[in-house]
This record gives sequence, C-alpha cells and structure tokens, in this order.
Amino acid sequence: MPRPVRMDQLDAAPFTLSPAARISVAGPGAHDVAVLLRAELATDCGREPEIVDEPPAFGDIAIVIAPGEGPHADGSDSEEGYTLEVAAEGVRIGAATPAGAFWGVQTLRQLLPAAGGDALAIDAVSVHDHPRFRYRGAMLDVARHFFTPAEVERFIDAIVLLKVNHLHLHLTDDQGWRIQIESWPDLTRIGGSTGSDGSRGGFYTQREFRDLVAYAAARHVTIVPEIDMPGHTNAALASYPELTADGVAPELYTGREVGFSSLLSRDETTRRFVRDVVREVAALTPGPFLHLGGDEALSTAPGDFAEFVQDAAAVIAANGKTPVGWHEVGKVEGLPAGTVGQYWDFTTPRDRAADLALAFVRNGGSVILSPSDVAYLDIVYEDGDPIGQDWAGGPTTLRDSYVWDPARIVPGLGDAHILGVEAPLWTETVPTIDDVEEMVFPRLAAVAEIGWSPASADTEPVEAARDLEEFAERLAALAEHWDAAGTGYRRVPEVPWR
Ligand code: TNX
Repeated sequence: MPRPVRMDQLDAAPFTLSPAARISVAGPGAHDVAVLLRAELATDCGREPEIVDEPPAFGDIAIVIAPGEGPHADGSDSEEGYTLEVAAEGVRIGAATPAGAFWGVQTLRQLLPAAGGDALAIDAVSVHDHPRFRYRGAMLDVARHFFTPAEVERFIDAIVLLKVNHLHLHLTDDQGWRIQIESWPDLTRIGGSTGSDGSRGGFYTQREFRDLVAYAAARHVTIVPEIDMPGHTNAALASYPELTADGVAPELYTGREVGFSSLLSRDETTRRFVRDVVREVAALTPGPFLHLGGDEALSTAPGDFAEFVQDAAAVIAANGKTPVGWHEVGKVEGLPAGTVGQYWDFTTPRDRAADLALAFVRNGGSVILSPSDVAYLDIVYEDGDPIGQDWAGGPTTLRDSYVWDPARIVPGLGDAHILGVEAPLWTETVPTIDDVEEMVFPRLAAVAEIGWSPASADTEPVEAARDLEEFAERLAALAEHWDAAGTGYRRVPEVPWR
C-alpha cells in the first residue's frame, strides 16, 4: 500500500528473515536508509540486523544506491523509484536515490508478516515501483489543537509507511499561533496560550521546529509550513494590537467560526510583521515551499486581499521559497511565477474554483489537489460521529476517499500540471493524537494510493478505475502493521479487518 506499479510473484523459494540476517549496504546514503530499516524492523518484528558495508551473504537484505538502479529503465523519470527483489537467497532493494531506497524499505516492511513470530517469511517477488506524483501530502492543523513534537514525530512515522512525502503543518489560525517568532515574541506567549474549545495551547520553539524538520527530512518527508494570512489571524491580532485597525486587541478565540479576522493591507506595521515572520520561517525551512494560506478571507475587501497576497507572496519568493496558497489566491494577479495552488473545492468544482485552479498553471505553477468532499480527513465517516465536521458534502466514507482521480476534477488540469495530492486534517473537533489517527487512517491510505499508483487510464466512469474491494483486502493486511506499531485507525465497515 500504495499498490506498486508492477509486482510479479516469482516461481522461486520464499525468503526467510533469519536471526543471522544482516543489512548489506552499498552506495551513498545506503547506510542511513539501513539504520531506519533496522529501527523499523525492531518495532515491526523485534529484529535488529547488523549493518555491514560488504556484499550480501545468503539470506541478507541488500540496499544498493547507484545511478543505474531503480525503475529508470522502465522509462520513469521519478527520483523516488525503486526495485525490490525477494527470493530465498536474500532481499535486494535498488534505487538511484536514498528516498527511492527508503520507499523500497516501506514495501519490504509491508511484505513481512506483522507482529513477529518465528516464521518471518516472504514469497519470492519482484517489484518495480515509482510514484505518479512528486507531492503526496498530509496536513496536520496544529493551530486549532496543538500537538507536541513527539506526537508529530509519531505521525510522521505513520505516514511514511504509505510513502507520503510532504507534511503540511498549519501553524497559525484564529485559535492559536504555534511557531516561535523571535522578533514578535507575543505571538506565541499570548497567541499560543490556548486553542479550540479552550484547550491548553502550546507552540514549537525554533529549536524544536528545526529538530522536527530534521526528523522529517531523515525520513524523506518535506515539511511545508503554513502561516495563514490575511484571514485566520485572530491569534496574531490578539497578541499585537498594533496589527489591528483600531489599535485594540481582540479577545483570544476558541470557537469554530471562520472568516471573521483579517490583517491590514497598505499598513507599514503589518508589512514589517509579514517580512519578519516570513524571514524567520523561511530560515527554519530547508524545503522549497512556504504556504501563505489565503483561504476564507471573508472579512478582507477584494482589493485589500489582492494587495496583501501580492506583497506576502513576493516576500516569500524574495526569501528563496516557492509560495503556496489555497485556491482563492488564484484570484490575485501578478503572483511570482511558479506559485503553487492548493485546490479545496469539491470533486465537481463550484463557482469559480476550477478557473482559480487553472490560474496557477497560467502563471507557470502547478496545483495540489485536496478536494474537500473526498480528501478532508476532519469530515465525519458517518452521520452522528462525535468527532468531525460534516459540511463538505456529508460524511466521507472510505469509498469516497478512494474513488476519485486528481486528473478528472478541473477540466484542462491533467497530470502534467498537478504537483500532487494532499489530505488535510483540520482539528477544531480533534483534541488528541489518538483522535487524529482515527480520523486519518484508513482514509489517508486511499489518498496516498491515488497520489502514488498509476491510474487505470481513462476508464469511464471513474468507479471502474478503482477496485474498492481489492483495496480493502490490502488495507486489512496493512492494519496488522498498524496494530504492531500502535497506530490507531477507524474500523470502517468496507474493510474485512482480520
Ligand atoms: C475550511 S477549506 C477551512 C478550515 C476549516 C475547515 C473545516 C479551508 C482552506 N479552510 O479553516 O478548518 O474548513 O473543515
């Protein structure tokens, strides 16, 4: 999971992971991948193979990173592909990059029986695999409810099993400001002091955030930080009255409304604020993207919105980052070329949403698809669920999250202009990391597969291109790994859980 591009059962004896098996490494970065594999095997099945810098012996796991390795031979230009060969003689993972090898490791983990036992055997198999899209994302809203660095690390561990390679952190909103800004310390001192429903709040110091970015990067996950502007900013306004029109700080906000707050446009103090925040966040971010939000700015006049976003996007570009914005940002002319849009309207676009998405392409950029009626992880699974919202087209079942295709949403927006897919978890109603996991899994597996696995051509209707029953069988197998890792998930009725 996600389904590989090609997987052939071989007519050969199976591989058994013996207690004497070693991990043999060759090529730049292979040792680091091996260290991660060893740690994952320790959790998955209680084995900690020795890592050796020598050719594999019978029964070893080899990790080989070299330019000719991976599925380039299949005509893919992806940097993230890998091959995996399993037979009695041993396991061999080949890739051109450490990321490719790491995704091969995730496939190997899934092939091994979960929960250990003595007979750790895998049928002989050959896998050739690479992703459909470069960007496969999950979003965690740490602004409404705060999650600690350890909780976010646990979340990263869970998403990499699905080959998800971007974690978008929604760091600021009306209910909380979660990233330390040294030049504006009250953002976290005041704005970070609470959260949705009066929850206890919290924030990441710059040091904690750097460590989180490094933890993610070691696992080939890029952190995409979002500072949501000009709306969704009550926590900032409550921290600094000089950012408001009348100089009076609003109360901190713990409710669930959206669209009532706004930063000012054409205001010198606000400009300084945006420059300082973007500079500090960009400096913490080795990844290419900085997300400026831009959604639901319902109390910002259209002209003010355009001026604000033009300025913020230019500042992001001047700090060496590619701006990302929710699709409303597509209304704004004169964005830096290459600005990325994140589409959150439905799988059947309403109003101007399709045109706004295409505006990013006209400007030399690309689009991340997060259609809210299928990819929003905070939407209830069933009517009456105690946690979750239900605005985005009613409940989102596993079937809903699986049966759609990114290239069939906005007419004229095909694979070439789609950067990838992302499933966001908003947390107004999601207080704990256990609740987070129950909302995210198994639906993230569906979106991750849509982002990784090839589409079955243009089969009409889209239902014909996705076999829910076969997917559900694979999910039931995957869930044994979730059980072993202690990852929570919702036991949705479509899956024959074991
Ligand atoms: C919409 S769609 C939001 C968030 C809410 C979410 C709740 C979008 C970009 N923003 O502010 O948390 O709905 O489902």
